[in-house]
Amino acid sequence: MLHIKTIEGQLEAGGLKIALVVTRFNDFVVDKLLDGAVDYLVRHGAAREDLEIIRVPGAFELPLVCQKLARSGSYAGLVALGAVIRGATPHFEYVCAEAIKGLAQVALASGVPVGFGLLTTDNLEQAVERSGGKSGNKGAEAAAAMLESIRVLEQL
Ligand code: INI
Repeated sequence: MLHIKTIEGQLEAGGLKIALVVTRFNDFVVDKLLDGAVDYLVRHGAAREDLEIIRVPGAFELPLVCQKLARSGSYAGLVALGAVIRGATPHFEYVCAEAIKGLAQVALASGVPVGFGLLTTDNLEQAVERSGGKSGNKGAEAAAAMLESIRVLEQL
């Protein structure tokens, strides 16, 4: 807006060390999220040697592992990638809630941006749509949000 100081993050990933924390659960979908996130970061200037992939069993494990990575001080940002599909589990709500709450806590407590790339869908079809299908790639979107957050925080 005219005459109002505005702070915006540039989508430039050069020089940033980034950890991508990725579930093995539903890997046929999650690997597509990973492809989208890596592709986005590299196309925005990240060096492949500055990216690290850490595999965890499932969505429930994402917060604890992200917490250790965030506390290490070694990463400018993290991208958490996974998929919880309702049809596959009676405890869908619990797994989603703990993962979402935990990842938010990690970001707030550490000050390290965590891109939220955890799909929570009713069925497999919706998960496929969001991992490179007609609804885009939520892994790339999570990487973009993390990158923008890093660059905004640098200016505050
Ligand atoms: N983990 C997922 O990442 N996605 C799922 O859909 C899922 N389901 O369906 O249960 C899931 N469960 C495993 C959970 O995240 C833990 O890995 C497991 O309970 C061991 O702690």
